[in-house]
Amino acid sequence: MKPANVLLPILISLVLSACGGSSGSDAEPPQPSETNDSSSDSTQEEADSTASEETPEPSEPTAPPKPSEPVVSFSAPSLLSANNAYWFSIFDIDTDGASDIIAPTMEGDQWTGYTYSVTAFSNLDGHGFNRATIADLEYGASWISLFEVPNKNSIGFFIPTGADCSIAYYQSNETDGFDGFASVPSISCGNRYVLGKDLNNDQVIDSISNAGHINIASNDGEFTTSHDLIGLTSGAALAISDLDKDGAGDAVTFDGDRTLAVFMGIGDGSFETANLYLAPDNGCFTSHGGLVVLRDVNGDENIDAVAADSCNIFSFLGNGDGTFSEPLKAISSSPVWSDYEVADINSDGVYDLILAEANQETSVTIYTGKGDGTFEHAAQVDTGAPDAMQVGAADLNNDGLLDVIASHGYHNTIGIALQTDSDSGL
Ligand SMILES: [Ca+2]
Ligand SMILES: [Ca+2]
Ligand SMILES: [Ca+2]
Ligand SMILES: [Ca+2]
Repeated sequence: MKPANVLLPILISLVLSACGGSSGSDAEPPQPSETNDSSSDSTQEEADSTASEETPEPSEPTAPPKPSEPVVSFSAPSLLSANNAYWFSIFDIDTDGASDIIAPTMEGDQWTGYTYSVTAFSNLDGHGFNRATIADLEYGASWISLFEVPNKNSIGFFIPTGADCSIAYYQSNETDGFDGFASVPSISCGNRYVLGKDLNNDQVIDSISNAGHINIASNDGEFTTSHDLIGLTSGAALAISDLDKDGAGDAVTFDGDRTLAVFMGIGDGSFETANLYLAPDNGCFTSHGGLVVLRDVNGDENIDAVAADSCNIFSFLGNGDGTFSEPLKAISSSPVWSDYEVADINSDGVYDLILAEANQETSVTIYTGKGDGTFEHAAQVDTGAPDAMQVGAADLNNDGLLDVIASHGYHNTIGIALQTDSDSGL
């Protein structure tokens, strides 16, 4: 034991001098005394800590705001005629590899009455669109989202019917049309976002709505109300993604009261009681609901939530386990948005924000993502009309660049702005 005790200080000094030698530059002679090294290190640390103590609020140097230079550019808009088309879905409805635009439309007036239908604008590979009515609806639709029906070579969508608060399920038939396929019960009204997802992994599409009702479907098209979202206050908007990567979709709602509610999916169609996150009250004048989009905006492979109350957009960064950090203000301004999409519009690998504002002449704005959950103003996009209600992004002409689509329901048109390659000046 004693020899070891005697050897220990020598061993330590050998190790220390070896470390000192390896950290020094090769050209310099090794510093003989580790004592000098350590004292200079501690001096440096003291100097650092003294410096930070002397400046009580070492706020990061705020760079002066850069002038906003457009990093993306778009061609003059082309317009699709679509009566009262406020909402649309982008979906390859004819499975030819090109994205099509599908919108609920409304014809007529208050004297003759209204007829409601779903209109498809089939993309002719970037050379215009074919317009066709694909479904007749009993009631107007406030939203539409299409999905593939597993194992049936078919496409479906849900429409809240309005009258008895039930939800109609339409499925495509063999002749490119859609027929009413099933009626989905709903406990209360207020369904707007009705998503079709296979929630219990039996290869049959189930429905989940922002009113909090989950209807599990059997293979023969029978829907039963089997679960509710517990802890939902008022779900103004709903989105689903697998936040904790366990294979079960998780549901997120955000409402005009700035509450992000996170429901972790069990995998059998039911969800855990909500975890709630509150965004700060930044003083919206009015409340017109909320919106939530789930994307990985900071590139850490964890899904984040970009959520908005009436005049603020927040990024809640996800931790990958279903929890979220405190919200950041996603953009510095406080827009009166009507919709937004989060997509990588400038192809730099970072998600960007495409914002639609009502009551604006040129109403679509691109904010490029900075990779930390915040976005900065980059360009206005002319989609051919004011008052954009919904925006979307898809590569419509198959050139690798995302294009912008905006519905202008008050102006009976859907505007398309193709992105141009700003480098080549085309
Ligand atoms: Ca999950
Ligand atoms: Ca993330
Ligand atoms: Ca981007
Ligand atoms: Ca394109």
